[in-house]
Amino acid sequence: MLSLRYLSHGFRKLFGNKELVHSLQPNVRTKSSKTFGQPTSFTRPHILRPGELTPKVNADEYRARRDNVAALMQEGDLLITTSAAVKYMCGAAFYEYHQDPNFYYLTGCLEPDSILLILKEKDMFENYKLAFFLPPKTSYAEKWEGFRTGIENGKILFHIENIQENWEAPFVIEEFGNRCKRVFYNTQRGYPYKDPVASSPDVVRDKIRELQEKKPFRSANELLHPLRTIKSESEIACLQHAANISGDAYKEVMAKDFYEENQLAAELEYRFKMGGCQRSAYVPVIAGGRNGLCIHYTSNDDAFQQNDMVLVDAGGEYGGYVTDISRTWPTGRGFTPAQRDLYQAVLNVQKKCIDLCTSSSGLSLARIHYESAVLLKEELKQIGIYGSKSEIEDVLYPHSIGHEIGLEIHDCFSNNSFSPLKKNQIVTIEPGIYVPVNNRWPKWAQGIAIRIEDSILVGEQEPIVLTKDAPKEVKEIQNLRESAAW
Ligand SMILES: [Mn+2]
Repeated sequence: MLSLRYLSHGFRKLFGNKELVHSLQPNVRTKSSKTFGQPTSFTRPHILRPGELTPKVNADEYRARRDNVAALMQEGDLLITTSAAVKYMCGAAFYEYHQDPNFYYLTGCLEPDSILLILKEKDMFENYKLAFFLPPKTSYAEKWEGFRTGIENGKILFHIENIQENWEAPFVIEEFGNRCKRVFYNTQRGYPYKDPVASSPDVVRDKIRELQEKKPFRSANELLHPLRTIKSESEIACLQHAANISGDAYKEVMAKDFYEENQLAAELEYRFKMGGCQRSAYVPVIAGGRNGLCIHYTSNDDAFQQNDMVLVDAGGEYGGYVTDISRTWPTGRGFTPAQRDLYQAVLNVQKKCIDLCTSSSGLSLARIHYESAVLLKEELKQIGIYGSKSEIEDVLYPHSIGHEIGLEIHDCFSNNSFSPLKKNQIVTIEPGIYVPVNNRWPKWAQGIAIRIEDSILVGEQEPIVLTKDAPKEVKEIQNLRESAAW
């Protein structure tokens, strides 16, 4: 169906009359002429509703998160979190910016070069002292680089009173640093652990290095992962939304034929974004045939062969929250008997493991992984593949059953995988099988790679499959493939 958006675009081309176009659109809200360094409900009302600082999350929720992290801190603790660094492809060409998850979780701020400090001082009337720093809002920056939120707009947007320009941050870090006993610092994962400060914004890097010489440093993850692991209602809504959009995209691409892995990758990304996701949550795996034997195959540049299967591991990101889905389906008009038998075996294991994702089961992800290997061994025996426990875990199914998801694809990775699952955690369940081309294994199974992965909301008694819209039953996939079209 032709949407109103395209209709109005057509009118604009025809008449060039903005007022006419607006009068034709029933939902147009008046936009503020103020500028901000990120989408706001004032300037981008098609993205955010009044009160929302980021999609589905209000400024008040961000304030509550800061209160909660301060409550976990001891007297004399200083928490330093900073924006992610802008990363460069080459020369002046930068990669699409992505905010640091811990900083985003506490602020909802999407600008680089921003800093949040929280100092816990017992002898103060307030529970904690907070200082927030944003890049200066200058006409030069706004002309050349993009809009900036700045101090005055920042107070309205973030509901934070103490905001200063970021060049003042070194002085406040010095002052808070002298008063603190230990520092919790937000090292960005992906930077060499040897140099945890390397990823700090230029404006504060030297000062943080100085402080590192004087005070004990610990990871901010120690404070933030225990909070981030339990998702709020609005976070669950974001994760569900990302899952719905991504699940629909899978349904669409399963009903289509592709010549090349890259084309399938492009169509998925297109559907994630057109559905409302900001981006792909990670570089997807689009692995035709034996390419799937490589667990994290991401070159995605091969051509599909007749009667192979394609293993796809891809998901979209919405409001910072990601979804993680893997599906495997035939590139031809349906499963061969060998493909179907192996697929059904993995699917049976996956469904049984999903059923274990409840807080009442008292099971941990590590324990569910153990169960998955036992279940897979049994399923494979039924179809004539006999492997020892170590062959299953080291050769056929060498990765773990899953991980948490949230603001990161491997969310809260510092959590202990042996602790029992808790209500409102979100985990993936993703058993797989990767049969080497090796005569140790039956000829009919060699070279087949399958992974089936859903994003699961842990309930007390019942798990909720967020990614249920992505087809996974044999019959469903068979039907989509039989009716597939170019
Ligand atoms: Mn995964």
